[in-house]
Amino acid sequence: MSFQQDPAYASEITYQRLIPLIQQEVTLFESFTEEKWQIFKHRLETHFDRLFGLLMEVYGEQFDFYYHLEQLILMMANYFFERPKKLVKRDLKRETDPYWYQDHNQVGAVCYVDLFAGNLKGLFEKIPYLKELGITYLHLMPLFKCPEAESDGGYAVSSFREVNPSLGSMKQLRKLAKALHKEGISLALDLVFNHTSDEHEWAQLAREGNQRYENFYFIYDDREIPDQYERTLREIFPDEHPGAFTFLEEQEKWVWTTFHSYQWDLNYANPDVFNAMAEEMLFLANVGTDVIRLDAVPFIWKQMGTSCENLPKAHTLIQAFNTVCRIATPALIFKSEAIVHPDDVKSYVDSQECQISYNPLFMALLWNTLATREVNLIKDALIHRHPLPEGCAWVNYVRCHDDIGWTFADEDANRYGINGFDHRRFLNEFYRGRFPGSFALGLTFQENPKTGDARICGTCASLAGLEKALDEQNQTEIDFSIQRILLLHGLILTLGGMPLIYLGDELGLLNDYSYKEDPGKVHDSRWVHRPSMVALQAPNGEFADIFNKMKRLIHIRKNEPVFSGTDLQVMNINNPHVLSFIRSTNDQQALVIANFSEHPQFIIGDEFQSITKGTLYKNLQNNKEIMLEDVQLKPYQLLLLRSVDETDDF
Ligand code: OTU
Repeated sequence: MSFQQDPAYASEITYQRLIPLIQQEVTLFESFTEEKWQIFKHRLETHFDRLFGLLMEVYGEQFDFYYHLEQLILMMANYFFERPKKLVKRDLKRETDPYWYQDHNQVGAVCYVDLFAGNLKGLFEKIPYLKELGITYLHLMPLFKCPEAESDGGYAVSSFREVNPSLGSMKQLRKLAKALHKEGISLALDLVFNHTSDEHEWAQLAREGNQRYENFYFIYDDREIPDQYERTLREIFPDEHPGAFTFLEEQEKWVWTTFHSYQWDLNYANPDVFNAMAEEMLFLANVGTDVIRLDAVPFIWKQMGTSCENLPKAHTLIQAFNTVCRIATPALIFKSEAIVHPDDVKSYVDSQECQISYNPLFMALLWNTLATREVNLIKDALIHRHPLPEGCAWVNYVRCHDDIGWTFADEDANRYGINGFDHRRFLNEFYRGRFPGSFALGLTFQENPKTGDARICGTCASLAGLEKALDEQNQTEIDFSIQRILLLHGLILTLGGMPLIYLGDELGLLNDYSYKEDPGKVHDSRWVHRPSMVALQAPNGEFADIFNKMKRLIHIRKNEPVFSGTDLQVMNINNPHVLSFIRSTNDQQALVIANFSEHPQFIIGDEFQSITKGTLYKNLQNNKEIMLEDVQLKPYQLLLLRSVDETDDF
């Protein structure tokens, strides 16, 4: 029997051969204890076969497959033994409570360290603010060393092991992780694993002609191969450079750069790259990271003649990275960042791949529904596209640091007589404030005249109408915009999964146009929705109102176990402007009813009959008991009801 014919046999033999070797190595570690070895060995034994199979699928044909596998396991052992005691404890705890991210107690927030708090030191001082808001998960945008002039907001990483000196140090980051953990807040960081900056040591060595590191990237002497690839590639940042390759003047060579010219794509067909990135990941795990946001997942595997997006081997690689964590640092989970067709977005979500994922469809459809006042598409998406494999969860957000892309599926829109291309055009016009009657003030991002494609930028408040309403001093519109902000946030807080708030939106911060004066930012309109909060005074007026109501919504979620888990059932209410769904746990049921229109809506009691059968509900917003009869909804009202039980005290 040969290895090739029987992978299970190959895996078993390899495991048997590797174990004594690893054991011999780890006993030399200063941090060696028999107890630790037993933990590692047990996990390796449990997951080795899977890791072997996945890596075999990608690298099995290469002559140095076994060498790289051995190196990888040794490296994993090394990081496991170096893992701080508290984190090893955290691993054991999370192994027994793996679905913590589905809990109603969880509320996420995301920020840039400098824009939110100045630097890491400032962030320590902001912990009380996060606690006041009820945050339990904090995603810090890339805070690593990066090129000074332009760095794509930190997504061009020059070293995964160094914090950008203007923000602080690795030592501070470790301390911060500890401080956050102590306060019940998990830490999420990015692993920008599709590319490095052109200033990363690997890229610099490649530039100097070092063969090993040239093989880390896709570097070609002439246009022959780039031309062949480009025939089937989509342009991602067409404003910045056409196609996917950048010419290196000095070397007279072409390098693959899906995003900006200074972001070089890594070549995962090379097992050396997989091992190197796995090591950076474990390094970040040992800093105290709980969630790795895997940036730009669709792009990590390339194959000539395809779009080089969402290819099967991209999944295999992510699963292999995930298995590395299950063995060495099991507290760590993955969040997928794929802003693509909904089928593809979902394909990354699996307990063995990315346990959680951004929900770009729901995000885009929230804004779509505000613009059209029609719940058809969002309802359809919740019915057909919302369910995830067991143990997984959506990260539901209103907007993030990036643009809003209209990633609904054309085939879904078609079923409602909506033409995807035209509708996206309408949405772009609406959100840049050009469509008659639009309340929004936004900017476009990466408009592509060749395809007519564009995406939208703007803070939640500006897109929801607050900026325009304040400019025009229109009180009715000010009130409406506040209700829109709360409606969207109320929905992400009750939908199930992890809600994620872009810090600043809880205060209704408006667009910040000052980026236009900064030469490093002027070309990237996403900066308009990344306002600085550092010099912010305590909120007053409308802003205080938004803040207080937002806190109240968060409080409701955190108080109500019924918002745990991911169970969701869409109500079939006969009103085109009203979205309603039921969330349930074993013993409770919540009913969420949302009016997406500026006009009052009326729903006759019969509509609820099949579900509610005379159940008594508690209105979670005013703690009053209500019987579901005819319901009158105010403009943009979000009604949160929960079935009454014996613990309720009226
Ligand atoms: C991500 O976004 C980041 O969120 C961006 O801030 C970065 O610029 C980029 O990667 C490069 O690191 O195109 O408009 O399907 O859509 O990865 C944002 C995934 C993006 C891509 C997404 C990318």
